[in-house]
Amino acid sequence: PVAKKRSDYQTPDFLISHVDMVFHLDVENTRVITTSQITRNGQHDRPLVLDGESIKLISLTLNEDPIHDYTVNDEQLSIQTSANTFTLCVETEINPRENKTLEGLYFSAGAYCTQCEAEGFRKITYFLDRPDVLAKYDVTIFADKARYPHLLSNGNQIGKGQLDDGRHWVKWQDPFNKPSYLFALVAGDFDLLSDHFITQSGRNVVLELYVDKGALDKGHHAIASLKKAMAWDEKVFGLEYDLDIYMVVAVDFFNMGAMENKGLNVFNSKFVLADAQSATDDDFFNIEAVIGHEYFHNWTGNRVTCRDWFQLSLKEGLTVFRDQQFSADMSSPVFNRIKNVQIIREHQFAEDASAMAHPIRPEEVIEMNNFYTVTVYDKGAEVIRMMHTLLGADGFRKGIDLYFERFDGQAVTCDDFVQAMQDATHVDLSHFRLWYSQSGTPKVTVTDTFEQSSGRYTLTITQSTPPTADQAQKGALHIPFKFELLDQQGAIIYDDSVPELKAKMVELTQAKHEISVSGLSEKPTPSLLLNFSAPVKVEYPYSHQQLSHIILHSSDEFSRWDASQSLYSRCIHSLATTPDSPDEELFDSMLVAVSGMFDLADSNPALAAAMLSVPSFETLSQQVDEIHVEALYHAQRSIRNLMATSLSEKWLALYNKQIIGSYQYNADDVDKRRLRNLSLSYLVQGDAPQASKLLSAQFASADNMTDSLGVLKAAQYGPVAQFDNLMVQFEERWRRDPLVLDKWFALHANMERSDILARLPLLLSHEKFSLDNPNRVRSVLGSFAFYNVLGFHAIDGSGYRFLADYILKLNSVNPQVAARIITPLTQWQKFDDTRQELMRYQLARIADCKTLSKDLIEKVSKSLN
Ligand code: HT7
Ligand code: ZN
Repeated sequence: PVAKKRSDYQTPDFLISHVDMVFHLDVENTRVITTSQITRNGQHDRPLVLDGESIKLISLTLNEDPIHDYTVNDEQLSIQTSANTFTLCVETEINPRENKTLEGLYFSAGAYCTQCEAEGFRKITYFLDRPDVLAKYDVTIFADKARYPHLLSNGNQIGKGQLDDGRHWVKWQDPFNKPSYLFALVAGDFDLLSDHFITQSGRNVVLELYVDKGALDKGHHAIASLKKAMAWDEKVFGLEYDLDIYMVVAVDFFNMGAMENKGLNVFNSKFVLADAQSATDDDFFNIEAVIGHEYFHNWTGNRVTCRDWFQLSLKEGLTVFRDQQFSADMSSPVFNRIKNVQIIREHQFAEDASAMAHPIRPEEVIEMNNFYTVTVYDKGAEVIRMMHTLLGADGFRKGIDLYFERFDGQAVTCDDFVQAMQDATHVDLSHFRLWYSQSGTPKVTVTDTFEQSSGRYTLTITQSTPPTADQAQKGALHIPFKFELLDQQGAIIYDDSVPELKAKMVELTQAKHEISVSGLSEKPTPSLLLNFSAPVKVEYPYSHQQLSHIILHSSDEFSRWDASQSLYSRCIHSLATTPDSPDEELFDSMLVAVSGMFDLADSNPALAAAMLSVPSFETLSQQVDEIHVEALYHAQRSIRNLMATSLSEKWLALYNKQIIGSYQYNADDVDKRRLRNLSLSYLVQGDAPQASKLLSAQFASADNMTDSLGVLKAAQYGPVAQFDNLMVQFEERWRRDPLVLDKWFALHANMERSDILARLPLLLSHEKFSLDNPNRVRSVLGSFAFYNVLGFHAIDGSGYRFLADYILKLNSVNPQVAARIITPLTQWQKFDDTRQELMRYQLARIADCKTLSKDLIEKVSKSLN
């Protein structure tokens, strides 16, 4: 397959103003009749070339005359015509049951569903399947009424009827222009939860949530979240919903989290269904966040969309930023910020270090589905956040207002967005644009000097970005670098004559910057990259005392947490490199700092819980040049162990202090449960005398999934027999609830045990496991490959081989999911030579497959280069 390049963009040769679609649904032979009003775009005589894949062409007419002058292959239909304006009617046939890729129109769990982003519409009909072709759609759906009482599509319902043969039909009209990737159709037998929302201008919007039969009680949180998101977008961005109805359908078979189709969102049921017994606090949080994300796309994505897929971050980076702001406003800002940053440090930095490195606006793509990445989404959101920082909240809002004023109803580029931000605020963002084209993780190195005699303190800040697999040369970026200086009492040093100090920010634009402050009586402690003001790595030679000082005194809660993580990281890396001569002094100062963190538990429980957690293996891996798997893993365990045993009384007191009534999802109770379950895991790990009893008691009395799962997670650190026993009980109770069973699958797949590779096949042969269902695949294979450090990286290569075997199986079933879970195998660059060779060997084995999908070819070939 050949790569498409961003620089090759050409405007479409033809435009489509209106589309009329008629679907005759049948599980094996669905007929689709698509009638499009088409106009030639500009003066040329090129043919009309339509995209189409895995569909059967039945008939083709132009202005009602059969077309003879056409050619068709596996990917395109080319029609030679001299007409400038015409009606094209295409009839196709598809087999939804056979479609396991979950792209285009598919049939699963008794319902029809579509997924068209990015390029799935071409699996339904021949079309100009590109985001800059915007049209109005009328859609009529025919299907058996008994089996499919609900027939849904985008926009408003404008007609319905009944046929004599038991079938019925419904007609939908979407008044907004949209690209084909936002088209949706759903047909099935669902339970329906209805509600409404009155917009700021007083319009009544009907809200409809469609769920599996019997699951209605689990839909209330999603509906409540939707109403919060609608109100929030009006308040913060002045954006109101535009149709009279907003529908959300929850389905069990889905490749990603959810899809923002105009007026008809389709969701993975994991991000809709929740009640206290079956969903954790994290599930409740994620539902609110994903419901928000898809809703916010109505403006950032649907009303203004992407000109081409290279611009994906235009809608995704911006919408992730918006959902992050929403979540922060709904719960704890610092906890949210920490979560955002953990994603960047654990996954985005790893992507930059791998063969898949790319800028937030990629330059070259073979399979678009491979670019729904942490870089495009989460680093993209960080880039938007930096603009927010540079322009201020008011300036940012002015920029957003201008963006919609200029581009509503259009398909535009990232440059158009930045230009609107610049024009609205008169802040020069020309240098800033480099963030869109440059890949990689910038490193900001800070050193300082202090002259006792003059009291002059100088910070020297340099930036550089190491070369990445896709790009050798890097330039200096425009980085908003927030910082503050703390004196020895912990007070912030203010000096109005130093503008950077006043602004608490220096805008780095060159390779090197210097900032000086005079008249200080002692050397201050710099607290750097406050609130993670840019997606960079920072290096400064902190002493342990300075880190403890920041933990106690920084005015920025995020930085207090960050300093705690630096202190743990330092202990872990020190132990990993010199396990035989542990740095007792370092560990003691860490334990003193940790001891102090317990005092925060009452006043700021969210921050306390985050500070008392040590960095993940993935975060630690990004702090070293070479990953020594066993050494790093065991050092992390040992430091946790040290915290567990040295502070066991504090953990027990913290556990006992969290008094919570019957389950409610609210910020206070969430924090308490988090602290309690964290304490429990330390108590088990430290082998506290009460640990086993606490596990059993909490498991027996838990009225909610957070506490039940908290027990199972903690029990992983204790005796295997107790863990196994609890897992058996859990499976017995939950085997009929697939979303809960996924948690059980994931726990098994993550277990640290020497026979893990013998146990995984048992999981895969479990009666509830199916390779056809992405949630099941992610919970077993994804959890194992991404998070079972010792199992996946087993030195005999068995973990890698196991994953490769299943990727080869998934290749023909669902290439999109296969290409996602191969990621850990492609990130071999930082491992030791033996592991590198073993990982590459499996990649080569996959590459040898004669029928490999484009998705896998792109990732495997890049990783083997
Ligand atoms: N815009 C959507 C991206 C997407 C997707 C969703 C579901 C299944 C397959 C998909 N491919 C691309 C999701 C979002 O960012 O909101
Ligand atoms: Zn999105």
